[in-house]
Amino acid sequence: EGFRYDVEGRGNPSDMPAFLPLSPTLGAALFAGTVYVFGTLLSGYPSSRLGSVYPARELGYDKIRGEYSAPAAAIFLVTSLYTLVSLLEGLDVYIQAGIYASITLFGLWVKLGTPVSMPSGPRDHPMDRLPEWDGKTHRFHAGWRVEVDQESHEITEKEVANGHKLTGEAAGRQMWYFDEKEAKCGPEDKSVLDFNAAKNPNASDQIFRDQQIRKWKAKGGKVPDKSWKPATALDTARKGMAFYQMLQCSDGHFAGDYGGPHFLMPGLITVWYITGKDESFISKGKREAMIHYFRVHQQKDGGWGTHIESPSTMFGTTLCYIALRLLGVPKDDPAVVKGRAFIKGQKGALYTSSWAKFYLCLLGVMHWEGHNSIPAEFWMLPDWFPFHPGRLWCHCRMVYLPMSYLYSLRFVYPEAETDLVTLSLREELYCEAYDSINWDATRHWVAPMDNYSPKPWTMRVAQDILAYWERLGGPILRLFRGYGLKFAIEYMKAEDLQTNYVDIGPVNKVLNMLSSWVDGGMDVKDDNFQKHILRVPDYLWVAEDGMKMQGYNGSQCWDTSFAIQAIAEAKLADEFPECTRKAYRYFERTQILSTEVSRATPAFKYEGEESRRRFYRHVSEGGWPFSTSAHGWPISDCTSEGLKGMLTLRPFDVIKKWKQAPPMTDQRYFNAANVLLTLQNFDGGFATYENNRGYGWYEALNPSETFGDIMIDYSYVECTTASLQGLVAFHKMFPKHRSDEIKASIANAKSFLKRIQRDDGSWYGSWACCFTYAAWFGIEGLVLCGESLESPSIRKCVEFLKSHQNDNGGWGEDFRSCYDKRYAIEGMKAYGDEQGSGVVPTAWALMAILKAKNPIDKVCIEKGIHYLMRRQLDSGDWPQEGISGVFNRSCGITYTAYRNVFPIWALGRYAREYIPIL
Ligand code: LAN
Repeated sequence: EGFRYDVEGRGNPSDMPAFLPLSPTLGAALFAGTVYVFGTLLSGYPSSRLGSVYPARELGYDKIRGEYSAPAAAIFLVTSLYTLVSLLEGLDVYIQAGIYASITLFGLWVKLGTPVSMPSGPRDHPMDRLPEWDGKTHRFHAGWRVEVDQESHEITEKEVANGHKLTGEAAGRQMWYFDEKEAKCGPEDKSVLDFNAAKNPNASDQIFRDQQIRKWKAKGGKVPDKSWKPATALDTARKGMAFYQMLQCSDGHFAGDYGGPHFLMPGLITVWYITGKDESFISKGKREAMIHYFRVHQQKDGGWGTHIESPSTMFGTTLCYIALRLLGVPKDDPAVVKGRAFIKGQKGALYTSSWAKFYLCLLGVMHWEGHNSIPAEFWMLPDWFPFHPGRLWCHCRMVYLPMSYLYSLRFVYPEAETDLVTLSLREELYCEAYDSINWDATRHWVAPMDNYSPKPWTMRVAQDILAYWERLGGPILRLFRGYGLKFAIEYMKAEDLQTNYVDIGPVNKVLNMLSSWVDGGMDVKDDNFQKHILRVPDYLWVAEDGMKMQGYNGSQCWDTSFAIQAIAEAKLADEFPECTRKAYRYFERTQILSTEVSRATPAFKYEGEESRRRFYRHVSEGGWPFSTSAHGWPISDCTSEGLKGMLTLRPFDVIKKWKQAPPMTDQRYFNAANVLLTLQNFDGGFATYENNRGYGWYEALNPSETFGDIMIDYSYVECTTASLQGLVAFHKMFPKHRSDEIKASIANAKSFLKRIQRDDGSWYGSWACCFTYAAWFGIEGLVLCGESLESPSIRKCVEFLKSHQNDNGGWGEDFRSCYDKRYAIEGMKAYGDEQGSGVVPTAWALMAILKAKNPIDKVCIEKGIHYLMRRQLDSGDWPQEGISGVFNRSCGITYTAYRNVFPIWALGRYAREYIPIL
């Protein structure tokens, strides 16, 4: 046969090139270099792209961006190509060509194909049930008051009286407490305490608003004249703002109800119950207010939804049901009887979804054998492992962290065997006798109404293998589990300290709390547990539907930023000087780890490189949060919103001429830009809190059943546009700082925005309902990236919106758009107007079309603007309609500020930016 080299006449075997056609030393060095770079890229991934505030380079590795510098990347590329060519040299030309072609195609597919972040849809099985209530009006009692900032710290410290002090910035903290005086005088108009879910399950936050207005009046503030009927768009915005400014809190933030999900408060109540029903944890008054909440939201069929607008689900119902029982509502109470009938009608609690099962297991009213494994030893996998939990979306990761701890300990409420309520629940929740249940056989059971993301067979198999591991792991399991548990508790403590015990969200808050109690020897007096108690009020809100647990510790920074941008675009900033100054101060205090107070907390210590690597935390310093500085998790778009808020205000006279303006160094702006730059993904888009660290196939391992697309931090149209806006605003103010990177970032983002646009011109909205919201971001983003206003991408989206406008000029999709991934054309019929329009989606659609600045859209725009004008209430407020926010595809969340801020903004944009081009 001989060598091909002979045949081709290229010499005889003795001159055949060595394995690498180089000198052995150079070849070996290059090979080692490639392996090193490639290896680090792969293995360090979850912990390497964490950014850094302090410029640092190490062997060509840029720690700020978490990437190799351009020369290092070029060397890497050349070396790998060279190595590849040498390796392929001996092969048949056709094979060589095939390999090169496949590599090229793969590259093109990655760069130009559908990004992994493209949400699928429309879904095959749209939601086919509607929620229904019995139509009764419930009146809540007066007496709850909200306090913010330092005063809120004082009240909590006095109420809880455990000697511990709250840490971190007080700005933005909101807490509700019961006040005898308020109970006696209360609101003048008692109807603000009324709630009727059949009319609208969304409370309109009347208690809070009423109090703010009373405070405003008491300080001599002017209330908009009810008889004034503004005749122009600008005056409507002005009146809207005159109303809205009354709601601003003393520390400058805009507050509001951030409730919606029904599955959160039951978690808190369960933990309160297990840890000994401490009065300072949930007082009697709060418990009653919570019971009120559950009662008014119960539906006709006896169940509760996953959130306020959802038809009943087993997830919502089992949790609200046990919550009522733990709060002391007896078994034969009519609401409980009805709730039980619903659960039994769905074949019992064995069919509720996994997150509800988790609480049942903790309480000892379900056996851990009936729960799929969440092994703590997963944390011990090496970082390079393709499915390391450090790569999960932070919310998913931070929830499964305490879950892994509690599951791995098989923790059960110690009194479960003797407690009369838990013993009774074992009978109430199931259709069969508790002791006769074969738990292991029920691990995968879930009612279809809960099963938004059915687990594929792969996940079932994985879970079945884990079930064997649980049973047969023996000493090996115990060894690794021991390390896993130790790491889990260390990680939770880090999270607690980094967030001043607020924690990233309401689910890990309560589970971390329980874990700290377990770790502290099941002692309520344990320091960590006591510090946790101080932060429980941060999550509670009171509205006319009672006391609820919010989806976050509020939406303070987010709402304040929108308020400021709306005022600025309507050019009203100088008309509302007090309001703008207060907001500026709020942003200043809220920038993460950037003020003296925030740097004095233990969180600052955790910002060090080593701990961030250990706990998979992206750089935080300089970012802005969604809520408060004390919460401390930066988010891409919230960083940008905070930055924009400050930069928008800087040029106004009210700020420029303000002698006591809080100091902002340039470095603080640089840090914010730094956070944003580090957060751009390889696909050009921006995710929420971190870079995307995993892969699309993780979704096949989503164990939650009820939620969709939660496994990794995808890039979103919303986060991408918002982040870009911050970078562009920054670039205008500081044109010399990292300008090349910013320009490159804009170009990359533009291509991402186009790739994620759907064929019909729309974008899918992941964080609010839905296509109108996303259209606003989509068009705004493209325009910002310099896309021509006539471009097909922009026009297609405008046409998409126009085709969904109702005759009365409004737009009105609702939560179902997000759930079904299909425009819910009659969305707002239930809670908006009779044609299905609503003010918030109308404002978003208008914001999008107005940004496309085209005279040909005039008729459509004016119809929309008149709609918003018509719908303004005499007070200057707008009505509360359907739920605006959403997360994880299947759960709605309230943003009461939206009904004010977006109409004001759209009207202002029309008056100031559109009329002039006509
Ligand atoms: C939020 C609230 C803010 C929201 C925006 C900034 C608006 C968005 O643009 C990015 C995503 C983000 C940060 C977001 C993510 C999911 C959150 C944190 C929430 C909707 C608030 C509540 C929700 C959280 C997951 C709820 C807790 C429930 C679990 C399933 C863990």
